[in-house]
Amino acid sequence: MAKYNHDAIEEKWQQYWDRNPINVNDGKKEKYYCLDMFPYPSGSGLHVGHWRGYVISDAWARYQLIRGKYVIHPMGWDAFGLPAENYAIKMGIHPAITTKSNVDNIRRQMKQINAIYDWDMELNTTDPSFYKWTQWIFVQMFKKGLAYEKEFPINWCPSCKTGLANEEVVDGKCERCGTPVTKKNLRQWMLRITAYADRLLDDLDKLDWPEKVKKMQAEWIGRSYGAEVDFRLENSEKKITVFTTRPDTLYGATFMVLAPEHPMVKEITTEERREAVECYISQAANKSNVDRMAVNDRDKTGEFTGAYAINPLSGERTPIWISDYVLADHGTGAIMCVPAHDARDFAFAKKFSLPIVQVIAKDGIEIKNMEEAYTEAAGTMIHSGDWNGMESSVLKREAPEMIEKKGFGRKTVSYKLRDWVFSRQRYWGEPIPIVHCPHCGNVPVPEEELPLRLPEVENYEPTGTGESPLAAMEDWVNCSCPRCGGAAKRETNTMPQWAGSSWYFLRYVDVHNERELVSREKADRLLPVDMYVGGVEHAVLHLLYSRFWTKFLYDIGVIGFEEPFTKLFNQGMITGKNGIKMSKSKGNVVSPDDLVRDYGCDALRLYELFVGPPELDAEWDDRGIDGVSRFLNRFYTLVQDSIEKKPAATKEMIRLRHNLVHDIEQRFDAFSLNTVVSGFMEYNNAMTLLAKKEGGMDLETLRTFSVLLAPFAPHIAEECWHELGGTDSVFHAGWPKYDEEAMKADEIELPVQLNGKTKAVITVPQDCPKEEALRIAREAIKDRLDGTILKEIYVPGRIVNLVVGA
Ligand code: ANZ
Ligand code: ZN
Repeated sequence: MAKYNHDAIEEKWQQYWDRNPINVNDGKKEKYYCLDMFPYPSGSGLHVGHWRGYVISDAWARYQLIRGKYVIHPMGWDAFGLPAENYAIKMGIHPAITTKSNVDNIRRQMKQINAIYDWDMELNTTDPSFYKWTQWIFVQMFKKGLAYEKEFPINWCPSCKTGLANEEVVDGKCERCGTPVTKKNLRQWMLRITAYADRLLDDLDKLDWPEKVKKMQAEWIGRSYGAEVDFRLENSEKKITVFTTRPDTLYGATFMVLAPEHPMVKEITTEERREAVECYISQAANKSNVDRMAVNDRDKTGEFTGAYAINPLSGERTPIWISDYVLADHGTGAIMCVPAHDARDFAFAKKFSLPIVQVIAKDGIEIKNMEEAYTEAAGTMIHSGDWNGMESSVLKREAPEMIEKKGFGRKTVSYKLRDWVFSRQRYWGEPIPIVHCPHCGNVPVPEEELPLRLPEVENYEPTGTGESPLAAMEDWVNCSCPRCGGAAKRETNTMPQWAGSSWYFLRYVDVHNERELVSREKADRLLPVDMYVGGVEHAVLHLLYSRFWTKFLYDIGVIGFEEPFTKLFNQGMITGKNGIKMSKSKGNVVSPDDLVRDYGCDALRLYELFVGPPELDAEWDDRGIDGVSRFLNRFYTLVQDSIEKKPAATKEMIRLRHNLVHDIEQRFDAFSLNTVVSGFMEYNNAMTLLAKKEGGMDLETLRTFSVLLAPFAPHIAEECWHELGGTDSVFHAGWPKYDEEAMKADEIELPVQLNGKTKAVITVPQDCPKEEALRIAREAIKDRLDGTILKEIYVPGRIVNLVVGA
């Protein structure tokens, strides 16, 4: 009898599928778009952790295929960005060359997964035919006023010599290289994502996404309702406006703090305080926002300006300080400080011995010596003039309006979300298609001249002055103005790596279209993405940016939907031993190449899913693959064996078949892919036992098993399907149906008890009527009965209990 030879089988069916494509769009089938987050083509290639996500999405895609859908399952390359450029700087090799060889290597590795990727749809963000449209979208945003220039202090990585978005700064350090981030005043291109804040927040409700991810997005957008309150300066008509989310605490505002960068600071600072204040301002410039905002920092710093403002409600004099815990670009850059009810204000007041006035009494109790701020809006107002006795939570809601009526402020909505810093002072990115003309100002490159190609340079090194290496290319920089024809200069900043990934999913379905980003007809028919699979590290930025661009393209009529990803699945990470992240530097990277060679693609696919619940991290252990490999061998052998013996299907076999379909389908639909694999193993064991009893397993059940197995281990499934008599591909077999009735065992065993002790076991039909069950039970124990039956209890399907007395 033939033994399972994965090499021969996998080779054979790959060739078959090449000749007979299984996923064809006949225009009649319903579409299903299953997308992987596309990879950055790094030089180190794929490891078994990358495989996991791709196998998860491929199993899901193939499931939809068997269910009769046309599946869109593309792959591409997110290939602009710093690593290729840093490599170019080190080795002097053009990033386009390293990118190409990396892509070739990863594509080769990816083909070993044998996913049903449609390689005709392959795309690469560094291709001029692709980034033409990235630039086109930018131009449309510029025309709508959503892309604009602004000079302001940005996060600056002194080592990468480039500006960073807030989101690229982690714990005050550059996300890529770990260098502490500083501030630098630079002219930047910005995208007005804040104009979409409400829609980005409100539409989260429509999405079938993990709650955790939706919550992270909501927090990032951070909408809060509050008030702006005007504080008049003492002895002046001028006002300083503060932003607060807690206007209910206004009577407790005992001092004010301005951001060191606040424009009024210089003006209000008194002569005696000037030197100290100016010194402080220059120090603050070097700290990151994250450090500045830290709540628990006991060493709060600050300086008194010497000036006072008047609390508009209490009329009290409130000293005005500056401190770096107030950020210049949030709210109004000035706050009223309520030390009794805000932790940072409390720390500041303690440090500088400023007064603390409690205005909210929890359970009506006033605290003698406060040891920490009471930050909840729950309790009764005290020391608050005509607000005394009100409930703080009610007042919090109503105060903005009351303040507006009294004429010293207005209600506000504010967001944590900032506009998106969209320029980078680097080489390896999409050139921003703008011309600076001394007469016309900023003029977009005409659409018919796109793509604006990234020119070759001699030197990739960032200049360090805040200009991109493109600035040194005079031929390229000097141009004529598209509007007036006069001498003008090109923008030399490039786009961030996020640009291409913010819309690539729209392009796959019409990747060769030279006239449009995507034809409206194809967009309507094939988009949006039904299932998006990728790592949780993209839970905020990539997904938020993609949603923003999708909404914009909807607004200008390019597409007819507002949300790009209907369903989202975040797979967990595969780690090395002890949960350590796989990385080249730690030497714990497991490459799939050897495993595929030794065990075959099917075994590795199954093992990737078997290692644990797909949403959780899992530790890799090579040895585990033996178990799944043994299962494949046994299944294959069972099939060979049964084909020889061709036993008739028994009731038990049919029952097993329906239970099998039911269990696998339920687990699959719940995305519990690891238990699908263990289900295969359990049912295979059960089949093997039955086969021993009956001299083989019936072929219909084995065919069904092959179909269910196909999304996971496509080659062996196709092989067995054909050996069992299938003619067309197993992927055209249709997903098997189960019958609830057929799942039930038709005879069941019932224990019979006498006074609560089991004395016999009887076999009765599944839905045995009461009288019949009792009759059989009495019959079974008649020899052991010493007394009269007083009571008969029958719990259908469970038990018969006879109560006997003398
Ligand atoms: C008075 C107050 C009393 C506050 C209280 C809080 C608690 P979010 O939701 O983050 O916007 N704040 C306002 N502008 C700030 C800035 N530029 N830098 C640092 N902090 C700033 O938080 C709004 C609250 O953060 C505001 O409400 C303000 O402090 C502070 F018991 O005002 B609050
Ligand atoms: Zn001009």
